[in-house]
Amino acid sequence: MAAPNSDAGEVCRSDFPAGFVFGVATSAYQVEGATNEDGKGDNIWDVFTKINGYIKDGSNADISVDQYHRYKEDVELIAKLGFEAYRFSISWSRIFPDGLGNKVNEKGIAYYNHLIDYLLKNGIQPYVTLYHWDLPYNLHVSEGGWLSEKVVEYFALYAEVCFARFGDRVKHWMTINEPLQTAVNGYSIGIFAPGRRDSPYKEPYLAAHYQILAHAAAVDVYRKKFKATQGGEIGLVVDCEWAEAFSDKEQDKVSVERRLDFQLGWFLDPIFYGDYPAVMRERLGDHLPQFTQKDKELLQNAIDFIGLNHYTTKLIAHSSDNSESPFYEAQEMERIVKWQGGELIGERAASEWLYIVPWGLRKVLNYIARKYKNFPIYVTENGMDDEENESATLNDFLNDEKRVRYFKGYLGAVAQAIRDGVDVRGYFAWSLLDNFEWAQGYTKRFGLVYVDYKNGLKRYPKSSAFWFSHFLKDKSDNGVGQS
Ligand code: PNW
Repeated sequence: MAAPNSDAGEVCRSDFPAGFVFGVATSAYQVEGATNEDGKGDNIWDVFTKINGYIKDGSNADISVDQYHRYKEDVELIAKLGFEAYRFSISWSRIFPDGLGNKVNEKGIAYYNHLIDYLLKNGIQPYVTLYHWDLPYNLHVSEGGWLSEKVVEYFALYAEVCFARFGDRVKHWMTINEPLQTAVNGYSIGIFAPGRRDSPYKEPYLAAHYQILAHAAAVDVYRKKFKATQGGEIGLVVDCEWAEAFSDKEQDKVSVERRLDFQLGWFLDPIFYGDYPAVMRERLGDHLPQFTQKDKELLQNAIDFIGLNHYTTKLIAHSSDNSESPFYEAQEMERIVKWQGGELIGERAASEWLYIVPWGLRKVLNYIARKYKNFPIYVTENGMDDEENESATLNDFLNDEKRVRYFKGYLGAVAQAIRDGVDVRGYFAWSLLDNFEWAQGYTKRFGLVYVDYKNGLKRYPKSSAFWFSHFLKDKSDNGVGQS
């Protein structure tokens, strides 16, 4: 099978409809630093990073790129580059240090108030994620974290405080970032906090279950208490690699469907259709929790938009002996990066999982539109990384032509999906800055802006940042935003 034609021509701003929003994204633990300041409690990553062997370069995010103290500089940078929106996350343990919702930490509230106010002052809309993987550590150890149904209530309590204190200015909320990665990497493979792997057939499905219910509980609070007065919208952020059939064989095509159900259907089907995909029930049996009638009522249509994080595409073939992990075993498929002829599916970025395949984004957007009622979608993350390299010069990093090609290709794919009729409302590049890349520490650089970790964390926009800036400011034949 040949690679689908990906030639989109040169993408420009006028390929996107009026009101389409362009932003950059980060998450609290990855950029803030100040992990021990102003009353913040520990979260599971604060603890996990200190355990030997989990983080590739032995690092942590105690300082990271110090956005906590440099948010003004970063906001000014976003504005200067011409982005209209900033997707960031709130650190739960800054608001409730022990996660239990006993006492609001006012200093944590103050930080996000300052950040939000400064964004708005600079003409940038805040798009706020409530949970990007940094569960309060105490909630994990004392209550069982994502494995306990109590977490649903604690999350709703935390969400309520955020809506009450920030919702006069925040109109776009995202509850949980990539519940799939938390479930699989945190509770099955164990490479992400909290590093659990002893019950890989059971725990990931429990952790997913309570994340889904926590999402629904937060949406319920928003709709009942805040939506009428604040008028915002609230979504869930899922991640999905596109799955392309390795061959025309029926078995491979069926394994593609299964793969997509195990990534997207797992989280979206309960909300749109009231239960997990049938194929998951069939393969996981009792390991997959049941939704009660009350859960189902709460879940029904508990979403205003779908946030999609998308980076790459894999070829999928049927395989009954995938021993990679129990999670993949249940899916009876393997992920392949070369076509049958031996050609790579796309150029590789630094991360071993990240191949550059722009047409995959067009396909996944079309798939979501078809399967989920042509619901509004925001691409909430998309980007690629370079390998940290001590012998490379600053200029080597700043001339990131590969990243420019990546963005041109993927933005072209979004524009095509919009022409196909998909309701895409916005696009966020990952990431504003090089930052703490989870288990990879600082060995991978995803930023549009380079951060010099050795010299005062100075920021240097890369070519891709300038490319974006040019792209965003070019409204020549757009009609949008012209005076
Ligand atoms: C995202 N995959 O996670 C996260 O939301 C970010 O915090 C992170 O920095 C970024 O991707 C880059 O890794 C993903 O393998 C990581 O398909 C890996 C995958 C998907 C999402």
